[in-house]
Amino acid sequence: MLKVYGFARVNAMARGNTRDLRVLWALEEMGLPYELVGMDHPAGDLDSGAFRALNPFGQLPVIDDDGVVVTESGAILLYLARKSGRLMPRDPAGEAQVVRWSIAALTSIEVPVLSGWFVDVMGGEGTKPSAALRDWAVMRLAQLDGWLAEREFVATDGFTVADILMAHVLGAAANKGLLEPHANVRAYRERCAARPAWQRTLEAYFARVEVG
Ligand SMILES: N[C@@H](CCC(=O)N[C@@H](CS)C(=O)NCC(=O)O)C(=O)O
Repeated sequence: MLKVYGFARVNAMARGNTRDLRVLWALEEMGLPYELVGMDHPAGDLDSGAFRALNPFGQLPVIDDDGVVVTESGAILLYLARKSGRLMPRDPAGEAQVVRWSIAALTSIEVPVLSGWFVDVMGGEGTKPSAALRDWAVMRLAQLDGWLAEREFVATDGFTVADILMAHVLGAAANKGLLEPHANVRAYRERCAARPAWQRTLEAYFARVEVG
């Protein structure tokens, strides 16, 4: 039976807005059965070792589909859509549009919308927005560093598109000097960047693309 880890208790500000709602809504639309595992946020349920083994970022939602653990609301929805054949066309062109706009929602729209909120809530009076956002990135990179301690690649034993996305995003972090304290992240990024295909890609890019 599909298990959905969702909030059982959360602070008043978050209540009604949490991302487990995305999964619960999708399951409702798909008419799929599931078991809800309620998590008590103020009591520290998300900080337990058992939960962190499911999600190193200590966040909800998470699903466990008979041993297939998926975190990240976008990934969960795409997984469920693919598996059920619902809420996503089956042809590659239609699927591409769904993936495209899922990623747009979670990156192009969600990041700028929520960054301002995060600074207000976490930054505190008088804190420079850039300092609050930097602290946020530092926390996530430290958690990613732990995840990569005994892994060669981020998602599976082999290299996947997720490594391309992650390695490229980490390039931006490296440019800001954020990777210095994180040896596992740096080694991972170097591993990905050392791939001959990436080297060939970069080489062709620099040969082709001019400075404007
Ligand atoms: N990118 C993640 C973000 C997950 C996320 O931010 N979850 C929040 C609730 S909406 C959470 O678990 N917060 C608790 C915490 O960070 O301690 C996703 O889309 O699933």
